[in-house]
Amino acid sequence: AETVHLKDYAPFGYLIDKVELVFRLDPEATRVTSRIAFRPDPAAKSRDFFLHGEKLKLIGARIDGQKAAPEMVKGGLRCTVPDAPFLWEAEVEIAPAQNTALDGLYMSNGMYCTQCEAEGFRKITYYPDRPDVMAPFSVRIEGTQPVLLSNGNPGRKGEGFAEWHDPWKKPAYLFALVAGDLVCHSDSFTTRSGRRVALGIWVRAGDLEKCGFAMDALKRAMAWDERVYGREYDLDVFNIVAVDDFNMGAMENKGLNIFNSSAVLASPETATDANYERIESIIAHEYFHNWTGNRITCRDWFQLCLKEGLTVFRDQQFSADERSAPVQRINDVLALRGRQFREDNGPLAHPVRPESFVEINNFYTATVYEKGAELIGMLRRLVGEDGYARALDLYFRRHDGQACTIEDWLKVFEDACDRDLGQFKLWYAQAGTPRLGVEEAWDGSTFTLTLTQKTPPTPGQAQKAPLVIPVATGLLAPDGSELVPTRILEMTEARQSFRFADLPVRPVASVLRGFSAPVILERRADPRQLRLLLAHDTDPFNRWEAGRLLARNSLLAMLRDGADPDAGYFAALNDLAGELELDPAFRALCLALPGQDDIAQALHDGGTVPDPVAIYRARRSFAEAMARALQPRLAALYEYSRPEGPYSPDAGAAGRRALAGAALGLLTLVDGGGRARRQYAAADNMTEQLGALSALVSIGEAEEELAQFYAQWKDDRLVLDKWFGLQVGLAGPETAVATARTLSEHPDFSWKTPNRFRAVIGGFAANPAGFHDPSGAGYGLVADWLIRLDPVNPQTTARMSTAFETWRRYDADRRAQMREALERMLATKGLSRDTTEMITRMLG
Ligand code: BAL
Ligand code: ZN
Repeated sequence: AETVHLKDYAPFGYLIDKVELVFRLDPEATRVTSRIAFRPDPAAKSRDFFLHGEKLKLIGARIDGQKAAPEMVKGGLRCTVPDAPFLWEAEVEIAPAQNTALDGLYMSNGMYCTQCEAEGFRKITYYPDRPDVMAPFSVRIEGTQPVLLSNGNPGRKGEGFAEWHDPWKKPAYLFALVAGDLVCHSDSFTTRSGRRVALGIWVRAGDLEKCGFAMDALKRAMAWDERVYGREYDLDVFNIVAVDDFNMGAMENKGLNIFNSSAVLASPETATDANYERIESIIAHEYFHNWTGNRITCRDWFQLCLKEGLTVFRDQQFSADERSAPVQRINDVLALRGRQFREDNGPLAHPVRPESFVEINNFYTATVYEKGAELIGMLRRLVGEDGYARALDLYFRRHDGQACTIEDWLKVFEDACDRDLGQFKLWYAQAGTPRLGVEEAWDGSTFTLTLTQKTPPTPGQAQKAPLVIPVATGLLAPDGSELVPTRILEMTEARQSFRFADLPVRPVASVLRGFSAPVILERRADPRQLRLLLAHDTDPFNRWEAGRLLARNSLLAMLRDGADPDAGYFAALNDLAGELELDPAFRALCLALPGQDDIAQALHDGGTVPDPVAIYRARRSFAEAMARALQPRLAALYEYSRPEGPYSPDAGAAGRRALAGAALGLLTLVDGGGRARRQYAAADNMTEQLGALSALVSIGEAEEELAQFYAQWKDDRLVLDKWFGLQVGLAGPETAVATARTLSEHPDFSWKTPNRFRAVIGGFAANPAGFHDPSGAGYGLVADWLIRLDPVNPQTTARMSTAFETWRRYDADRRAQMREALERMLATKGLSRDTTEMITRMLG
């Protein structure tokens, strides 16, 4: 397969004034006719008229009404065209019912839908399928379905047809079409300039009652983008469609977002607080793309972080404003460390702006998205809130309607803030997670912090240059009062000292407050200082972080030296958990243990080979010790935190349930499961039902409840995903492989549906104690299923193959077994380009 390089970018030779598409829908033989008005681009050198096209049957093509004779080439066609404006017309036939890859035009439960990002439009018709070719689209859909939708504003509509016109020029990846028997949850939003926008969420009839929250989130997102970024919506309608078969969370097609139903549908009985939160953030994310992604798009796919990093940053800001900012920050960092650090410290490490790819779908990664968002956060910290606002205003003014690069993005900051960002740009080019070292010195009145930075080598990048790192730092006095409030130490060199003079006492430093840069802080932790920070830091992130470090260090000591769990930590945590004025959601986060993979990575970083089964056991005995040490506190939290009255998904109520749930999870480890069983029986919402069930599954005492749950929910696919996922995800080392095997033979394991496959196979692969079973059976099971899924759905297969990305961390036996599984997959005849690229890089 061919590698595409950023350095080879060249603009297309033609501009498009207008695209007209007609779809005659048929599951096996949909006809698509296109009329495209091209003209030579005076600014471009190339006159290579190459149109992408894959899996298309060309019926005929004409240029200015004359039959054309295109040359069919790999990946598309070429044609001789006039050196003047011309009309290209083509008719193709496609078979949506045969499209199991869910890329292009496909069918889900009898409904037609599309996914065109990144390169799916070329499976719909011949077209310059690249984001820098933008055009206004008019679409006519002919079909018997009651609902026919496309991008833009509605046009004429009649028996068996509907027309749509999108006045905003867009790249083909934002094209969308939906046709099906759908019902609409309608509402409206009036923009700040007084335009009324019709809002619609389109779902299957049985799901109509589950759209209210998504609609509410949409309206809040629209208002927020006006208020915070000055961005108004720009069409008469905004539609969202829920589909069950979808490779991603959702897609920001212009005026017609298509969503995985798991990211839209919610009711108190079927969705957890975490589901509500995810829906709110994805709805906002896709909506925010209307400006950051659609009005201003990417020049090429190497610039993916231009829209994704920024839009993730914006959705995180939104969630922080709508909910609790500290809790949001902690959750964002947990996700970053869990997925992006893992990626950045393994064979799949790549820069936020990659320089080459084989299959672009493999680069919708945590690095592009989550680290991309961290870079925006750092920029904002470096230039300040006002500078950031000026830069963004300039970005929208200067680049509206364009397809842009990271250079364009940084230039608006340089121009608006009068600052050279040459060194900052390295963050986009250099892969790997920097290690930040901290040395402290005290001379009786001056405290000196010496910071060092070092980024380990990553594939293809042996040498790393120093980065600009904003290190937010504050100083506490030994009595816990704040001596020096947060200031940004701007690090630009490999080693740099920062002085704090005229201090009355030797301070305790709170470094990297708010997690001000995506780095790994390497600092010898003095437990007394950490306990002080846990009790008193004014920065909530670092307060939480201090507790996390104490827990982690104690777990590492248990694993490395057979130490007992840290009783001092439990005492400090007990005090914090009882601080009534402290946000319950924050306290719930403080009660959570570091994840198994987190501990494996920490052991590996410290030069110890991790044993996932030992980690599982140590973590369990740590949790049991914690439950015993905090028992009275936990019992009180469980009793008194739960909100009264009917279920509401708001952040306050969710936080109280989270705290009660954390207490229940711990108490269940030592109380025989009585509380959880009672909660399960009484629960009137999914958060509490599933929380109780999880607690019981964790102690292996859930047989009856699992059967009851299945009987209650077997007809609700989203809830059934939870039933599957919970069992494979929480099973202990003795039962995990057998559980996964049994469930993968369950009649409801409809493995071609990505959500179900992710729940069962993905859920199991994310259970380290099962996946890393010493027999190698866990690796074998996942590899077998990936081999089976690959020809059906390469994108989902390739993504899930990352379960193996940490293979080099483990002992010789496990390494050999994982390598064997990877090689077996790679040797599969006809393995997709997607999965081949991923495995090749992992073995690399
Ligand atoms: N653009 C792909 C889905 C998303 O990031 O919103
Ligand atoms: Zn996005």
